[in-house]
Amino acid sequence: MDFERYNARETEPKWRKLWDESGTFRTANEDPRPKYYVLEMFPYPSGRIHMGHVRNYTMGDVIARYKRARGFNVLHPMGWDAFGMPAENAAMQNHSHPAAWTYANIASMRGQLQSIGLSLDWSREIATCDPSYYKHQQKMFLDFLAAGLVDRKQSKVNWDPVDHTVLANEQVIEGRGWRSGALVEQRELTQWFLKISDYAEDLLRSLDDLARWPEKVRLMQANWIGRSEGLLVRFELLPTPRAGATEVEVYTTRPDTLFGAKFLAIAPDHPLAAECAETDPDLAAFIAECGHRGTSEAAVESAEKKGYYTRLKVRHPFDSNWLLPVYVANFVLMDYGTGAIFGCPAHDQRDLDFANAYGLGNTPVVCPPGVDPAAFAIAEAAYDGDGALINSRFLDGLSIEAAKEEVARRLEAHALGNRPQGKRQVNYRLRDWGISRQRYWGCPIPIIHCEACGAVPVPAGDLPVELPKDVSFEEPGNPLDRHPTWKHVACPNCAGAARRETDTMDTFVDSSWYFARFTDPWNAAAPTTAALVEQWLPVDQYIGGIEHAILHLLYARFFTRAMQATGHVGALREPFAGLFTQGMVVHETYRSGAGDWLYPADIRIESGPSGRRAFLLEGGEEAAIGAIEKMSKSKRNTVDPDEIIETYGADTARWFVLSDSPPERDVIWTEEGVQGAAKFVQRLWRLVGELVTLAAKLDAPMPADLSEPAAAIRKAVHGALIKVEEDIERLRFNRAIAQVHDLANKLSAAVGAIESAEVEPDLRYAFREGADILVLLFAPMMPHLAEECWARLGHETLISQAPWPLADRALVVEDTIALPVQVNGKKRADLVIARGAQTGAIEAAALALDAVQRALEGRAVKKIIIVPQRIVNVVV
Ligand code: ANZ
Ligand code: ZN
Repeated sequence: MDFERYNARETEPKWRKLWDESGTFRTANEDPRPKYYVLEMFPYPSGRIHMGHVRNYTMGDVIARYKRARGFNVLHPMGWDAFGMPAENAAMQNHSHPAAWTYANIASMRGQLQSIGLSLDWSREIATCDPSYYKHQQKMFLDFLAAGLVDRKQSKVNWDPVDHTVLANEQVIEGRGWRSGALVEQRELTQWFLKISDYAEDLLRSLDDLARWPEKVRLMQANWIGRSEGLLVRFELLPTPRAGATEVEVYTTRPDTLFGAKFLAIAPDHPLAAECAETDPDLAAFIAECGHRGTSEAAVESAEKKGYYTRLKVRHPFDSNWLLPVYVANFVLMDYGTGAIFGCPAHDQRDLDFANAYGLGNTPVVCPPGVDPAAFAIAEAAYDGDGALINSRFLDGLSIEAAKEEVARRLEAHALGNRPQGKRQVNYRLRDWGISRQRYWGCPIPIIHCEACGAVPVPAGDLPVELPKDVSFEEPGNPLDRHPTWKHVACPNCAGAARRETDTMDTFVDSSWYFARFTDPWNAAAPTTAALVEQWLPVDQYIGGIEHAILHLLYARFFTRAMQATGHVGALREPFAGLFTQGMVVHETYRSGAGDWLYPADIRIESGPSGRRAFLLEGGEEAAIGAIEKMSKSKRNTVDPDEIIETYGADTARWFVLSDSPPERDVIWTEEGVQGAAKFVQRLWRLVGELVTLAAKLDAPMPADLSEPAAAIRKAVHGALIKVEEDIERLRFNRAIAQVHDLANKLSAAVGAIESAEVEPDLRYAFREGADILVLLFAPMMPHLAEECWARLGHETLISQAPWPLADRALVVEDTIALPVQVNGKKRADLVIARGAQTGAIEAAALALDAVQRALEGRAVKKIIIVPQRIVNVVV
């Protein structure tokens, strides 16, 4: 027997080379077999892959290999989400060019991904920073523009007054620019928007059709779209010399609480606020102060509630003697609803915090069920639950729903000026998608600005608008803007002097259609070939991190609709039929006595009676073991995939990241765990070696009669096959792995039970079949080892191209038995029943069969004869 060790380091590259040279994973669009499209979210080329990538891409690879074996024409491509800020930051630091940095990273990461043994069709590789990709994106932008799906409007940006640059929300830290530390200002810039809000209702409703998406993600998207039904209410302003306006319109989803109103509040950038500020320098200062914070919603939410009393008052819609003060408040957003609210402190926490700060009091108007209205009071916590209306005149006693309806009905019927005072309205939180970025490393927006003609699309024949290569990052701001020549062009319309748009597109645009481009990346004339998009899409299984649950997936869903409207995707509506969000790879953290984070690679773990202790490899100093956390550079609790693959081989890494926990949960990376996986690789290799010596020849037929041990082996093998199939279909990779362990144990035991050198043909057959199936079962997870074992078993084809074995299900249901049932000697039915069933149970079950009842024709049963394990005869 051949007990030499399996050498992953030598074996793995050999098979990868063979796969590569023989084009094993190349996918032909013309292939007539049914399609299966499996896609993992493509990586940002940051420089190196991390264990999270290994886990994500291994999951996709298992599915791809399994589906290929099941006879599908599998599309499993890879590319690079290659535009973005880190490249510019690196360029600033290293005085290099973002393109050089990005392409170097792509080259090294491609090598890393290849070393994992992923069954990818590399001939379809795309990089979004490549003009051959973004050219088409520019074309689609122009198509969207022509179709009315693009808007140009003013929008706020975070402006760093020291660096003279626009900041992304993530670059605003506690109201200050991340590099300059300067107080951020909000500036209005004219920017490009994609009209995703046109599709708000469709994007929301269609979530119901995404049956193979996690419920959680659908919910997150629904919340993000944020549909609400409410009422627009116009409040009459008391005449004052301070303002020309005569009314303020608010949007409310709680018109039932109108009798609990204590104030009105308008956004700092509401026109009425500006009007008042003209004669009120303190208000002007307050408004300016509100501008010193990020534009992000989080920034708004977390800020302390502050307001400024304008000295304006409005009349309550149901009581002209009831006046409410009007505040400018920092928690009211201009771009939602009408930019103005009425505040009901008793039933809204923000309103309550505000009212408590400014001494405005509160009146509860909804009383919880079972609570005495007289005793119900609100102090620090607003009540937003269900109940009946109180303190609300004609609404008293109504439910919230009924009260909302009543208020809407009355205000719609009541006129203020010559219009109804109230109007029902559906609102969405979803805003149009601002795609303008004042950065270099992105897809240029293909527009030319002309004094005479306005914003003129770049003619399609002039695409791509390529980024200039000679740029410097020595100064802050957008290098496209500073470039001496790039932006100066002739107007395509009037040939007059004009200038290019210097903004580039948000990188989320790049990732909103790459999955469609993969279906025909060779098309130089158009972004897609619609027929091929229809052939391949939707993606059958999309896999990625939960962090993309909202933006990326929503943008991609919108983009698909916009591409449909402009003829780029045929009839496709939803891009991803199945979605899976995988858990993270986490690791213990270690700290030195001085408090510095330490790499796991520099640590030795000792397990003793007092538990696990960590020591520095060098010097032996004891290190503190800290919490298990997501692998991150900042805490140094990372393991380098390259090192793991170098030490143990890719198969071990693949096996381990899939093995210990369900794929949607985090997996804890431990040295012990990896070693366990590595040991199992050797075990499989030894077992296959033993099976080779016992197994029948490749094409030996199955003997007619099988002995008990041979039958038992077959049962175990087919049982495992059926379970692994189910587990992979349901993405329960950890359970599939447990099945392989189990089968390996059973086969080892069967091998161990062999006593004489003379092995009967039926056992030889069972070992042959068992060995082949065992290897086929772990092939999706450990493809290199599987190829080597497959060859060792005498196969001359690649296991990567071998069909999935056909399970013999009859072997597995052997706990039940089929008994023919006769009535007066004539067979009427088969009874499937537990093999060990008692006489009484068999009699009752036989009589209960429809066919038997029919044959009895109502006659009384005289007796029932049962020949055990053979036949049942009912005599009448
Ligand atoms: C009165 C009221 C009473 C409200 C109450 C809530 C609770 P959704 O569901 O997200 O649509 N609102 C409206 N426009 C706003 C803006 N521009 N900035 C900040 N807040 C705004 O939320 C609608 C509710 O959010 C509205 O209903 C309004 O406050 C507030 F017990 O009106 B409500
Ligand atoms: Zn012009």
